[in-house]
Amino acid sequence: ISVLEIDRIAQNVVKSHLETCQYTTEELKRLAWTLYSPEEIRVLQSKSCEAMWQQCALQISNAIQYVVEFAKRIDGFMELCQNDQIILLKAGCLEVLLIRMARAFNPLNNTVLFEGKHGGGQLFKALGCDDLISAVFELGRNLCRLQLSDEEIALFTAAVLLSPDRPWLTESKKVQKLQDKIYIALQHEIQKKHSAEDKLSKVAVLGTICNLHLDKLEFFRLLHPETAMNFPPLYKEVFNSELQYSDPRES
Ligand code: 4D8
Repeated sequence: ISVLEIDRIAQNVVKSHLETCQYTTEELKRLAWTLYSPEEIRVLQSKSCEAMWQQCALQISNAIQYVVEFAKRIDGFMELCQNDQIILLKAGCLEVLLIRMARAFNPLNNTVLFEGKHGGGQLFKALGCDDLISAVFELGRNLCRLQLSDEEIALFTAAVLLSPDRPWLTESKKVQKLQDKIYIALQHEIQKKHSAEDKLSKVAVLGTICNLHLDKLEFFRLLHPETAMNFPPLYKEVFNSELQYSDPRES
């Protein structure tokens, strides 16, 4: 594999990321200190658990649509069989979302961008998922400490998306080849700054958080089946535990 090809891959992935990340780094910098007022926080906190879940599910599915668009623009992704495209998106989109969160996280005051303003973990109190929220915020802090550039986030999320070890892939060799090239491009990019192992070790915790989210959802669905039924279609398609054929690219 030539330096030229690595460069072409990096360029495609970075371009796809920048075109699909909804906020520019400049916009996010400006928003980093746009905080919820104590009054607004109180209002969010006093929402019902169902209403807050609904609101979060909506935000997540909105963000997932951008991740789906990102995947589609990565060279080679659309050439995978449809089955594998769906498997990779279903398995990887929340992980990508959580890495993308680094851009929308302010480590100086421990806040995340949610519906246009920054708020701390207490914003999500009504969800009743304190352990999930503190894990997500800890990840936010850890990711921010790495000071990932947009180039690194682009390649990192592409590599996570193109994980050849997702269950039920039919052409995992093809996925492996794509991921290998992206990892080479990522290492190339990282060499300019930090050590590679440091950054890549953060991947392990992603799986834990995603499983915690699924556990919470399953529990919530038992308590409030009507609310869960009315979650956005994309959210349901991606996270439904029922075995079914659905295609998150079409929502
Ligand atoms: O670019 O799309 O605007 C988090 C959600 C980020 C969850 C979103 C969220 C993001 C996880 C809402 C609820 C991360 C950005 C905004 C919405 C990812 C928490 C905060 C996107 C990056 C920041 C900024 C609650 C966007 C973790 C968990 C949800 C449950 C349903 C239990």
